[in-house]
Amino acid sequence: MTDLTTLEADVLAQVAAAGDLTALDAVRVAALGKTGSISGLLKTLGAMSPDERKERGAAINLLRDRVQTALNEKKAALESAALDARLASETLDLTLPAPYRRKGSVHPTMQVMDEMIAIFAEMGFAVAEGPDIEDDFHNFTALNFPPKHPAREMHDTFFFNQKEDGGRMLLRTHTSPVQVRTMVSQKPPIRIIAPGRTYRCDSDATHTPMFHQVEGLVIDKGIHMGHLKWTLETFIARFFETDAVTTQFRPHHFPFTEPSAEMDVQCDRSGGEIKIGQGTSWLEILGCGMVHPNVLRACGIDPDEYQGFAFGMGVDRLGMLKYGMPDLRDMFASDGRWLSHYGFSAFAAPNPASGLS
Ligand code: 2U9
Repeated sequence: MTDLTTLEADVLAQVAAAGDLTALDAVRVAALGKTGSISGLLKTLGAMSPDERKERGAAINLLRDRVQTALNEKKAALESAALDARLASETLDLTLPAPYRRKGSVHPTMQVMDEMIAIFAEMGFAVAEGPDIEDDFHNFTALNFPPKHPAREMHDTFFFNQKEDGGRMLLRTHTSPVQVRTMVSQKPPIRIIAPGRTYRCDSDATHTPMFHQVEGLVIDKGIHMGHLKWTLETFIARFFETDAVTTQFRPHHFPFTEPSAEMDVQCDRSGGEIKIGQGTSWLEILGCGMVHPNVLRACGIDPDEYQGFAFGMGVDRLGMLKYGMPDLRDMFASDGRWLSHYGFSAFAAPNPASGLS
């Protein structure tokens, strides 16, 4: 076995001496590659007697495992040293002024969010906020999601590790928990919008893992679908800056509203860009419905006394439609060219008096 001991000492010394990842890989190939020294030893096993093979095979395999472990550890150490060196050399002086040629601008999502808040504020809605990290009760259970609903699954929701009490926190999948918190802590009448970031495991041209929503909630005595329809049509007309909006409601299903609907607006898609208020096409804009009695009860409100309507819309998606941006993923790529093209002046904050955009 002394040949194995010598070989191991030799290879381990080479691993220790490797100064960078290229040198380390050369050591790996020379020992464990197809024609490497340890691979060569394994090939000699075939010609041995069963007893000899059993003993020698086990020894060579152990040697190979120890060499592989040493290689892995050295690789991790070299990578970490390389990262440390990079971090030490790539410093950024945050006290320096920004380069004058890159003019700052307001991100389209924030512009659209401000536009929406301005319109709803004028209609008498207050802005409510809540945490991005939520618990199961506020994100799902209070909203009438059944225990096995697909939205609760790992592939749709970003969960944190399980806590000692067995519960798991999560990144809110919608801003609805803000309305739950508002209903639990305030007495009706309630008239709020909840703008903010939301998170779902999804990424393609129309979905990003983080996106923005504005949801709305009205709770009072005698609230019905007519109030919902007027509120949303008035909002859409102001948002798209047109007098004529024709809408249609398609029946839909959400656990938290009953009845539920998606609202489309009439539009013209013939000229390449979408024009609202004319044409023969329909564009899906938002989801809405009457708050489900189970949700009212879960939040401590008596459904026989109070009713409510709710709605939700994707801010980034509305921005794409209003300002003609083709791919949602570009919105969060932090590309300066895209931002200077689509960005807004910080001095043109939207308000209903001076116009929105
Ligand atoms: C409570 C009760 C009811 C909020 C609602 C929708 C319909 C909806 C989607 C639009 C596009 C999310 O960004 S999106 O994918 N939302 O369609 N949201 S009703 O209903 C609530 C919320 C809270 C307590």
